[in-house]
Order: sequence, then C-alpha cells, then structure tokens
Amino acid sequence: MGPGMTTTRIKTTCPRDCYDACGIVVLKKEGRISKVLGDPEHERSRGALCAKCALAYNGVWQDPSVRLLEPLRRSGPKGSGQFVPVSWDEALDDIANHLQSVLGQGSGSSIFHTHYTGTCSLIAGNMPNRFFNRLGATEVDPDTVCNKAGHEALKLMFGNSFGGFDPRTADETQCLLIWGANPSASAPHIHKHWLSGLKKHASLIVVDPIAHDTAQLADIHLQPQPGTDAVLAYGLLHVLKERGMLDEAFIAASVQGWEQIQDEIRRCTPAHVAAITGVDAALLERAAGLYGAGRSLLWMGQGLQRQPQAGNIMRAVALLPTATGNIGKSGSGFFFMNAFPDRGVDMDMLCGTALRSGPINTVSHMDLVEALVEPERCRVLFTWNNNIAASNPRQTDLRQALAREEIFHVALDLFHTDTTRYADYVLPAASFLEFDDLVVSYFDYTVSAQVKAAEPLGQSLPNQEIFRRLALRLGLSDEALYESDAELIASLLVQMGVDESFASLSSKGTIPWRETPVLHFQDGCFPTPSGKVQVAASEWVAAGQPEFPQASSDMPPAPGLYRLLSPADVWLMNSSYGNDERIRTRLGAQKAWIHPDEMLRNGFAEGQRIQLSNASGALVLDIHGSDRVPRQVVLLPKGRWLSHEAANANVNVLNPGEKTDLAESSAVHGVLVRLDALS
Ligand SMILES: Nc1nc2c(c(=O)[nH]1)N[C@H]1C(S)=C(S)[C@@H](COP(=O)(O)OP(=O)(O)OC[C@H]3O[C@@H](n4cnc5c(=O)[nH]c(N)nc54)[C@H](O)[C@@H]3O)O[C@H]1N2
Ligand SMILES: Nc1nc2c(c(=O)[nH]1)N[C@H]1C(S)=C(S)[C@@H](COP(=O)(O)OP(=O)(O)OC[C@H]3O[C@@H](n4cnc5c(=O)[nH]c(N)nc54)[C@H](O)[C@@H]3O)O[C@H]1N2
Ligand code: SF4
Ligand SMILES: [Mo]
Repeated sequence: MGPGMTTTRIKTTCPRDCYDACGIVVLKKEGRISKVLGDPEHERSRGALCAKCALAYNGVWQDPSVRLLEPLRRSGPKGSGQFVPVSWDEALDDIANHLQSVLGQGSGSSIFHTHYTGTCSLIAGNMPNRFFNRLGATEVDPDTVCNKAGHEALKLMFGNSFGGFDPRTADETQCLLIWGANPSASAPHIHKHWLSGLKKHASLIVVDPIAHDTAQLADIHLQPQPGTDAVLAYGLLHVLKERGMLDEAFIAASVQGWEQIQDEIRRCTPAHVAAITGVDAALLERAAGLYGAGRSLLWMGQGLQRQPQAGNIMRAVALLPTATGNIGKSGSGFFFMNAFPDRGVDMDMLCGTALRSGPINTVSHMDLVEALVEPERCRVLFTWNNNIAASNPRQTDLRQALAREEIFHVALDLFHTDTTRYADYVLPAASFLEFDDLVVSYFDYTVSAQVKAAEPLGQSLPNQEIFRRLALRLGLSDEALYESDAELIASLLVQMGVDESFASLSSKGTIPWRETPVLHFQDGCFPTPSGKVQVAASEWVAAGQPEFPQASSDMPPAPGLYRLLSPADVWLMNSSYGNDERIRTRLGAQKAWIHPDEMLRNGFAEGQRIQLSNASGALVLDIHGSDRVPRQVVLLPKGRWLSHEAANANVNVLNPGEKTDLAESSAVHGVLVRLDALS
C-alpha cells in the first residue's frame, strides 16, 4: 500500500438527541472520510451505528450536493425557496445592520431565537446563547417542545430532574419498569444490548399503549389507553400497599404528604383501574408484585409526559420508587434524563447568563405563533439547531407566520429545510464531524470527545463560530462572546472534574465521568424546600397543580375520534434525515396504523388513502392495520419533511399545540383526530 492509501482512524462521538451517545470511528483515506462506523470499543455502539445514522452519516451528512455550502440570501417572496449565494461578509454585515437598528431602538427583546437539539454537543448546542443573552433577546423555551413538564414535575417532587439512576447499577436490580419510552426506536443500542443483558437477571415491565419492540421483549406489557397513567400508577400502589410491600421506614423519614394520597390509593382497586385504563387487573397485580419485590428501576420516558395531564402523571408514576424506597440504593432509582448540569457543567457560564442586563424573556413553543403574528413583538427571528416548520405544533399557522415579510429571519442549518425556506438569510452550519466539542450522554454517566475528522464542507462554520463573527460585526466587546473552543473545552473538563486533556480524551473517545456508579439521594436528603420527597406541598399549588397527585385520567375519545400518538420514528431523528434518499426509500409513503378491528369498523382496506383531520388541519396518508396499536389510537410517528411529502405536511399539521398542566410544555400525545375514507 502506497503512502497515499494510508487509512487513518479517528474516534469521535454522535452528538444527536439520543440516549445512546454512540462512539464513532471515522476512517479516512487520502485525507478524505471514507466511512463513518460505530466504535467497536464503545459500550453502547459496539461497532455499529444505528440503521438511520449508518445511512445518513455516510449519506446526506457528507453530501456536498445536499449540504448548505455557502450563505444564501432570499431573492423571492418568503417561502418561495428563491435564494442567491452571498459571501459571509455580505451576509454578516447585513444581519448586523438589521440587529443594530432593532437594538438602537432598545428592542432587544423583539429579537427571538429558537434552538434545540440539532446537535447536543456542549459548545455548539449552548454557546450561541451567550450572544442572545448579550442582546437581551427572547428565547423560545427549548424544552417546551419536548420535556419541560417532566423536568418541572421531578424538580418539584425530588428537587432534581437532571440526575437519575446510573445504568451501571442495573447489575443489582431485579426489575426494570419502562414507562412511556420506546428504546427500540429512541435508544436502539440500549434496547439491543443493555436491555437484553439486564433481562438475564431481572424482569422487564413496559407500560405503553403501543406494543413496540421493547414492549415485545418485556415479561409484562401493560397497555393502557393514553393519558390514563396516573390511575394505573395508583392501581399499582393499591396492590403494593395491600401486600405490605411499601417501605414504611423510607416514607416516614423522607416523604412529605404521604397521608394525603391514602384515599386515592384506596379507591384505585385493580378492577376500578382496569375499567379506566384497559389494563387487565391480574396483569396489573403481577406487575406490582414484580416491581415491589426487588430492587427496582423505573425509566420514565419522554412520551409519558407529552400528555395534557403530564405533570400529574409524572408525579403519580414517581410515587412508585417513593413508596417502595427504591431510591438511593444501587440497583434502584428512577431515570428521566441524566443531563449535563448534573455532571458539574456550569450552565450559566456556558450560556453566558451574566451577559444579560435583566431577566430573560421567554416564550413557550406552544405560543410561538402568537408571538410571530403580533405586530412589533418579534422583528428578528433566529432559528438554529432546529426545524420548527416540521417539529412544532400548528404547522399551517406557523408557516403563515414565518411567511410574514415583517420578520427578518436568519436560519442556521446543515441543510435547506422546511424552516430555512422562509428565512431571509440561510447560514451553513458545519457538522459534528468537522469540529471539536464535548458530548455528555443523557443515559450513561460518561464524558466523550467529539473530534474533528474533516474540514467543514464548503464555507460552513460551527454554530458558535457564526455567532462569534456576528458579535464582532456588532462591535461587542465582552470576552465571553469570543472564547475559543479549545478554552471552553478545557474549562468544561475542569468543571466536570475530568482529569484529562482533550487530546487524551480524544484517544479514548468516551470515559466514565466517575469510576464508581453515581447514586442519587443516597444520604436520604432531597434538594427540595422540605428536604423530603414532596408528594404534597405548597410548591405544587404555586405551580398550578393540585396539592397532591390525583388518580385522574383523560376522558376516552368521543365516538368517532381517535387519540393520535406521534413518537420517535426508527428511521428519523426528529426531522433529521428526512431528506436522505436511502432513508426515504425505507420510510416509503407517509402512513398511519390503527387496530385491525378499527380497520374493519371503518371499512378501510390495507394501505387505503384516508384523511386524518381535526380543527387544526387535515392530512391525507395511507392507513394500515396493526395489532400493536390499541383501539381508539392512531399511530403516526413524527419527523417527516413537509417538502418531501405528497401532502406537503406532516403529523404536526394536526397538532393544535395544547399545553400540559405544568410548565407550558407540549401535550402532543393528547391530540384527537377523526378518520375518513377519501371518496
Ligand atoms: N408530533 C410530534 N412533534 C414533535 C415531537 C413528537 O413527539 N411528536 N417531539 C418533539 C421533540 S421531543 C423534540 S426534541 C422536537 C425536536 O425538533 P427539532 O429541534 O426541530 O429537531 P430536528 O427536527 O432534528 O431539527 C434539528 C435541525 O438541526 C439541524 N442540525 C444538525 N446539526 C446541526 C448543527 O450543528 N448546527 C445547526 N445549526 N443545525 C444542525 C438538522 O439538520 C435539523 O434540521 O420535536 C418535537 N416535535
Ligand atoms: N429514532 C429516533 N430516536 C430518537 C428520536 C427520534 O425522533 N427518532 N428523538 C429523540 C428525542 S428528541 C426524544 S425526546 C426521545 C424520545 O424518546 P422516548 O423517551 O422513547 O419518547 P417518545 O418516542 O416520544 O415516546 C415513547 C413512548 O411513549 C408512548 N406514549 C405515548 N403516550 C403515552 C401515554 O399516555 N402513556 C404511556 N405510558 N406511554 C405513552 C408512545 O407510545 C411511545 O412508545 O427520543 C430521542 N431519540
Ligand atoms: S442517533 Fe443514537 S443510535 Fe444513532 S448513532 Fe447517534 S447515538 Fe447512536
Ligand atoms: Mo425531544
């Protein structure tokens, strides 16, 4: 082999919004990336990327004919898709001029920005907030489109939503209860390796309306109607209490408000619960017995809390580890998200909170349309790291709002998306393969290096560099706006207590954050006002919740209506990859699934084109029968690109943007639709 054919191997990490945070190996031949693969030494990926990323990272992610290569300026009406290439200088000067004129009138808060999880790496995902904090901009609260209700509920109850069980302690568990998560789609390696390992010594219970692949792996699958989970949780508590399986000592020492829920527990007999949830009473009793017997883990999924009564549901389900003392001991605990603030990352430093001159203005994603259509309220809009036209509720209204000429819109992305179409300027972002950063898994307690494997494609730049350059055009002098990636990486490693250089971390890819497993609440102290688990507390009332969790549920859909569930798609990462040809081939036409009996009842043929509709909109697609879906439910996974669909819309055209009962978060799994055959 000649010197020109040398293959180099670079370890890096997938920074997408995914529990797995896979280790990656990039192979380079003659200085060019020849293949992006899973790292065989990484505990999760074990040599294989998930099917979607294996295609996309070797497909669109590196394809110069699909990636944005240079800044673009709009040259036709908004949304028309007409753009001309411009230089970075031209683009940044013009954008800075627009910002100057708004700032000159003292209306920093009319500069809006929406961002989320295009990349979850620490710097590219967070540092741009410094720029917006300095301008006094309005932040569209990122978590409100995903998991804010769950975070708020766990924070009110336990004082911390960012730290859950350490998966390494699972060796000591006898039971894992997965409630409203679907690892087979959203955490494919955890499903494949971790769960099958765990099943060798522990039982698996899954609570989900859909019999997905993880539910099929379970020893017990409880299949409630959506939105009935609080009643189900109380039913489990009823059985646990009857069988004397509660941890009375833990309750006495560490729980506030336990006595207030006794009536709810009493009335939730298995028969009562079965009537409301549809879960067989005997199966519920078996599940309670398994969970109550051993050290048990509880994984509370994101799907669980995208319900109208999300706050109440989360607190009711979180009663299970509380009641059984499955907290603070190895092999026990609950997990929602092991996020990086829990690993020492100083979020205020990373996001530049100190650069604000006053309190931050925020608005929920659920209220974005109102903000955009109100004259003068929003004059400049930045969208970076997300694709709101595809991911947000009220798709039709949002697209109309984005088409308003009054709003000066700057969009950053790797690709020309359904959102960038509406922008005045589209700025090309570099991909995670093209710059250094840090990745912190939200499942495992690890720290990983994201390592530059290639030069940015075309003229693209990492998010943070785009905002550094824009700050310079605005003549801003705050040093924090210009901190380099290398400086930031070094201080983040120190904050996390990682005693290694980035070079050393890069050679390993991923390291454990702590050598020994993390055990939350081991000392029995909870960072709540009372120092206890707050089952009932005035803080709940102040947050607009009842004092204690209610054994309540959503009403079943009225006759003729169906509950629409739109969770993660196996082939997509939110809306990412919806533009990859090979992935689109696998996705096929947009389709939804209902129970075979419902197919019969409606007289639908397999694959027939039907219409889903409600007051928000209508979507025409193919309908299929599946006994994995319960009656009265339609399954239609999220994430299709509008412009690649015959309907020029995806499931969010049906999403009215209803808020949860806590934290103004998305109640997208509560949407109701009707189904009609097309004549
Ligand atoms: N119906 C329905 N809708 C939902 C949900 C649901 O369950 N049902 N789930 C919601 C949830 S949980 C979430 S988190 C949101 C997610 O929604 P979004 O945050 O909009 O996520 P994506 O659709 O993946 O958009 C990320 C964009 O970032 C781009 N990107 C990738 N890397 C970079 C980068 O380095 N820089 C920049 N500038 N861009 C980059 C990608 O190309 C992509 O266009 O969707 C929500 N929408
Ligand atoms: N392949 C892939 N992976 C992803 C993503 C993706 O789009 N595609 N998105 C990423 C993001 S942003 C997130 S937030 C996570 C989300 O990943 P998860 O935490 O797995 O959450 P979801 O996929 O939204 O929904 C999980 C399950 O919740 C169930 N569910 C819905 N309503 C109810 C209910 O009322 N009760 C109960 N018990 N269950 C209910 C759904 O049927 C679904 O099976 O996945 C991440 N990983
Ligand atoms: S999206 Fe998830 S499963 Fe796929 S490569 Fe990235 S971390 Fe792994
Ligand atoms: Mo999410």
